Amino acid sequence: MCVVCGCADSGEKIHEHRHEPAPLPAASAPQVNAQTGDLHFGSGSARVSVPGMSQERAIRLETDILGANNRIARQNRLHFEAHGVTALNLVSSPGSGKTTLLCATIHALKQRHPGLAVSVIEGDQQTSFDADRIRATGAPAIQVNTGKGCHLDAPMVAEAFGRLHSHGNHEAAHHHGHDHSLLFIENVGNLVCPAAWDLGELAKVAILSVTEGEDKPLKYPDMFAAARLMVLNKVDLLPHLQFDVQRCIEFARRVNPGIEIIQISATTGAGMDAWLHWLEHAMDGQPDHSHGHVDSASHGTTEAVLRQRIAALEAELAAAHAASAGA
Ligand SMILES: Nc1nc2c(ncn2[C@@H]2O[C@H](COP(=O)(O)OP(=O)(O)OP(=O)(O)O)[C@@H](O)[C@H]2O)c(=O)[nH]1
Ligand SMILES: [Zn+2]
Ligand SMILES: [Zn+2]
Ligand SMILES: [Zn+2]
Repeated sequence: MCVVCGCADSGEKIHEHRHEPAPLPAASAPQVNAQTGDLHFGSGSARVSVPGMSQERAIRLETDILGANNRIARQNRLHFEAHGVTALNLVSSPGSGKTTLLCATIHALKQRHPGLAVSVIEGDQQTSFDADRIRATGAPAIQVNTGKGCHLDAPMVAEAFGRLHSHGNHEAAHHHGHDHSLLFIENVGNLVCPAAWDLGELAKVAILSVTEGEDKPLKYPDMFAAARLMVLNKVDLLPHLQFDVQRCIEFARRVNPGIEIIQISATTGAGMDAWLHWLEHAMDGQPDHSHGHVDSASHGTTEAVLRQRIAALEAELAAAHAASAGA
């Protein structure tokens, strides 16, 4: 969560002129593993430790900030709908291949759906390199630099979308059922914070490249829990790596039993058909497709998946109740 990164400015100034280190509020004390001495600073009700801030304050701050963001995200969602825009939020660590995949996708869609409008909002802390790469394909793109910010938020996307699309007549803009377009939002490379921020997208797509290691879904669970699809990229490099694909898939499913998984190489084009097929479903408004031909091994039996999902949600609900009771 982002209050940690300083991207959530509380407006409160913490008194800095101290002569001794201030004791941490009790709620932020870590959980200590008695055997190993390992420390867990995210075991409190806020699931995060912020120096000088109580768990209750951290929860309230995050709720306020995300609440304000989510209001704009809802407006974005309605706005995308009014324009027949399918918006996807691509999230990953830096360098997983998001822009490479987008460039390859734009080229492939030109062949497959010549009339389809595709545009891109590119989030990075600095530079317009990625937007330049997208514009070189002929697709319109707007770069959004966040400076010190570690994620895109809904107002940034609203501003960029306002500049990408013409907004003459919303009524006429859509409702014919045939003027759909795709909007890719490439988030800032960061496997943590973008998970919490709704931009108004139809779905988050997590890109994981095989060079990052198969344990990432377990180490950064929020991102894989928030994503509807995991694209496992750079599979062309598998012969050179020790990366267990099945283990990675199992880890992703442990965090998010319903997640779909597509293996791809953005540079060789392997797996591209499955990805394009998923995008076509997304444009039909049904990114969760259960007919099993994207990656049949990935679907499992629907009932088992649903049971796991229900169990996970019940556990989450119980934890939330416990947290609010303790707050
Ligand atoms: N071998 C291989 N390399 C890839 C593949 N996809 C991307 N790359 C390489 O990975 C590097 C990073 O790719 P980018 O597309 O810039 O990654 P990104 O996720 O957009 O990076 P940021 O926006 O900086 O987070 C580049 O050197 C790409 O050529 C792939 O499928 N296979
Ligand atoms: Zn952050
Ligand atoms: Zn990029
Ligand atoms: Zn509009």
